[in-house]
Amino acid sequence: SQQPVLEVIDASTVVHSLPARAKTAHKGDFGHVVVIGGGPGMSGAAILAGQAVLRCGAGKVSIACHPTSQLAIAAAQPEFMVHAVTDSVSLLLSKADVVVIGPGLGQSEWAQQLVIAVADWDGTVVWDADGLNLLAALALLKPANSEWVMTPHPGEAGRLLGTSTAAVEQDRWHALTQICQNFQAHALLKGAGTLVQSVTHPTGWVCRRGSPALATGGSGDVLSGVVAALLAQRLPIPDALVTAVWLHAVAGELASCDGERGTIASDLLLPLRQLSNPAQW
Ligand code: B4P
Ligand code: MG
Repeated sequence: SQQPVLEVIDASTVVHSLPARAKTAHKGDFGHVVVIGGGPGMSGAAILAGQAVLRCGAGKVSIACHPTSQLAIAAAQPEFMVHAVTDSVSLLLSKADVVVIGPGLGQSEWAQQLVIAVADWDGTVVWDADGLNLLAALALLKPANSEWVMTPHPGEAGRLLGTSTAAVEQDRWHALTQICQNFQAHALLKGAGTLVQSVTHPTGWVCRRGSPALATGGSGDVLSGVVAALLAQRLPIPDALVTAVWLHAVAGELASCDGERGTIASDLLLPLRQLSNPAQW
C-alpha cells in the first residue's frame, strides 16, 4: 500500500508534552487510571502496567483483578488500590479517567465479561494483550462516545485483522491503518520501529529509538501503563501515544546500559521516572 511520510518521534515532541507541574498541583489534576487484568497466575503483568502508570505520573491507580491475584498485587505496591472483581465493574469504571484492559487478563469467561463491560463503557480505553485478543474473538466495536487506543504487537494485530503475523509484518503501515479504521481508534504497532497512527490525524509517526533489551516479557505491559498515565494527565490522545512510545523506547536504551541481555521489564520503571520530567533532564 502507499507509504505516507512518517514523522520521526524525537525528544522535542516529549519536551512539549510534559511541562513542569504547577506548584499548587494536586493528585486530582493527574487522573485516575484503572488497570483491568491480573487473571489467575498472571498478577505480574497488571503490577508492571500499574507501576508504569505511577512512575509516569498519574494521580491514582486502581487494579481490578481476579480474586486469586488480589493479595499478590496489593503486596507488590502499596500505592495500588486493588479490587477483586467478582461481579460488576461498573462502579469502578464510573470513577476512572482512563482504563487499561489486557495485561495478564487471560481469556476465561471472567475475562470475557470484563471485556464486554469495558467495550460498552463511554470513556477512554487502552486495549492491550488479551484485551485485544478478546475484542477480536468477540467481534466487539467501539461505541460512538468512547475513545479507544489499541497497542498490539504484530501477533495481536494479526488477530485483530484476521490475518497472520507475517502479513502484518509485510506491510506494517497498512495493518495499522486497517486497525485504526476498523475500530475508529488511535493505535500503535509494536516492534523495532514502532508506528503510531490516529484516526483523527492525517499523518503518522515512527519511533527509531529503543533496544532489543525491550524484547522481554512484560515490557509491553509497561508501555500500556505509560500510555494510560499520559492520557490521565490529559494529553491529547495522539500526543500521549507518541510521547509514551518515545519514553518507553529511551527507557529501554537507558536500562540496557547495565546489560542489554539481562534487562527486565521492571528495569524500565526508574528510567521512566527520570525521563517523564524533561524540565529536570
Ligand atoms: P505474547 O506472548 O502475547 O507476548 P506479550 O505477553 O504481549 O509480551 P509483552 O507484553 O512483554 O511484549 P509486547 O510484544 O507486548 O506474544 C509474543 C508473540 O507475538 C511472539 O512470540 C511473536 O509471535 C509475536 N510478536 C510479538 N512482537 C513481534 C514482532 N515485533 N515481530 C513479530 N512477531 C512478534 O511488547 C514488547 C515491547 O518491546 C514493545 O513496545 C516493542 O516495540 C518493544 N520491543 C521489542 N523488541 C524491540 C526491539 N528489538 N527494538 C525496539 N523495541 C522493541
Ligand atoms: Mg504485550
